[in-house]
Amino acid sequence: GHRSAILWFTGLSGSGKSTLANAVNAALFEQGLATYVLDGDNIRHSLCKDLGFSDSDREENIRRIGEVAKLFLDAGVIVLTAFVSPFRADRDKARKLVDVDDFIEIHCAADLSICEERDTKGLYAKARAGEIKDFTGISSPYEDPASPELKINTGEQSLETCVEIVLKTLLDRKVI
Ligand code: GGZ
Repeated sequence: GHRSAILWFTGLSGSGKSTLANAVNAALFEQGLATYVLDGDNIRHSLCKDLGFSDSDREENIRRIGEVAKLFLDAGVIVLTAFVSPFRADRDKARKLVDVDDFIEIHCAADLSICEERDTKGLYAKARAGEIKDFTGISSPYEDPASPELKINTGEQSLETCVEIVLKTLLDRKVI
């Protein structure tokens, strides 16, 4: 059968969350499923544009995203969220908003050294230079998920492989 679910991607900046979420989204869309990606582009620039990157602003960011994801779930959509979401307590609060089966936490577990080496946006260099404060992994913590439904080494596996792993989990959990 088909059912809605929240696919909650979490991981460091540059770990490939958005890339993976968008690739999974495209695969699901091809199967004719109703899907939507929430990411910095459509949330931090609109609903959350009043928020920065202090601990409390991140908490509020994730709280709002959790509530929005729940609305999509209620509407029957498979919603994919791609945010650093560094704090375990904040992710767990989002999880608790919905039924246990409906929340699939996907840890994009690329090593910090790989994310920093890639530094596609130059943000790690700026964070090291002190030009960006409270940067996750450098000057602000990332708390690894204790028991995510899925942990993928997005630093070492190909995008294609990562997509297959996610799709297999969705099949196993009877989402698709
Ligand atoms: C972490 C930051 C920061 C700081 C700007 N710390 O690689 P990106 O650019 O596209 O992903 C990062 C994004 C993180 O926003 P989120 O809404 O996902 O964060 S959270 O879940 O913690 O609320 C990065 C950029 O914004 N960015 N400053 N200080 N990432």
